[in-house]
Amino acid sequence: MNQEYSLTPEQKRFYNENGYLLGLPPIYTREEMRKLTDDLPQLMALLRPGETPKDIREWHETSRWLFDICMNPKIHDLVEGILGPDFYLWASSFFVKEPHTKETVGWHQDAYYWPMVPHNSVTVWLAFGDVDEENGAMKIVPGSHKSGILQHRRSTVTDSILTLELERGSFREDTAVSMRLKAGEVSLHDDAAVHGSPANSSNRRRVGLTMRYSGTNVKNDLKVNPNFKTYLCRGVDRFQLNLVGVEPFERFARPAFVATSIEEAGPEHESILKG
Ligand SMILES: O=C(O)CCC(=O)C(=O)O
Repeated sequence: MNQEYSLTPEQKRFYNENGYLLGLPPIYTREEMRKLTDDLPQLMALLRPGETPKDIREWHETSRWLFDICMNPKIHDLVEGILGPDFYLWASSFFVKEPHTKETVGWHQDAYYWPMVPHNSVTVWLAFGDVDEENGAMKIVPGSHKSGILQHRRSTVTDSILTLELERGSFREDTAVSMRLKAGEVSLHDDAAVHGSPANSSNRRRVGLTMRYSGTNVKNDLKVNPNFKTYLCRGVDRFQLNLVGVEPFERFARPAFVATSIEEAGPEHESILKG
């Protein structure tokens, strides 16, 4: 355990109270982040015609480059401060917003979409470049993770890349905090925290990588998310509730299957996910 990345009691208290954490020491230096950003086109090159960066889901299962980012011990030190000693990685995806694009991420709670019990998951959002209000930084409503899971609705008039979102008025949007980050920094958020992000109105690209970690006591419903695989990051998996993934060896490779986005489909599409 690197003491610099070991959460203090005050940081843990803040996370428990607010459902997110900012102000953490950078995971990568600017120079390291520049190199990772230079590598990114090699991953993007594996997208098929008609696909977008949004379709890069769970490619840590086949790309060593991505796997190594998700398995960074500095990140695991932070996550251990939230989840305790036994946890696994199960998801990774890119959220890319090109300059002057209108796509948003509608207000939502991750746990609403995920067929996983109990709720004991944390997302690490890694900034590939500087992120602020102008280029569409993620916003989180402090304390919203304590209100339980709220009803999401299919949105009709929206630029959101998600198909289901929370109705305005069902949460305190006015108190939302922007996850402003410098390149190489991360934010952490709880799976029940209400969050979303506005459009990128700047001339700077916004690239974020989300990595999702859960305590080994969390079980995925394979009938809903059949591609679910775990990679133990720390400790021991005493529960053995889920399938275990195989470590990738190729630097850049994509899975043969196209992972179904639970975020896009949502629980009401269970039958589709079940095929
Ligand atoms: O990157 C964004 O704007 C949204 C990310 C998000 O919804 C998530 O990390 O769960």
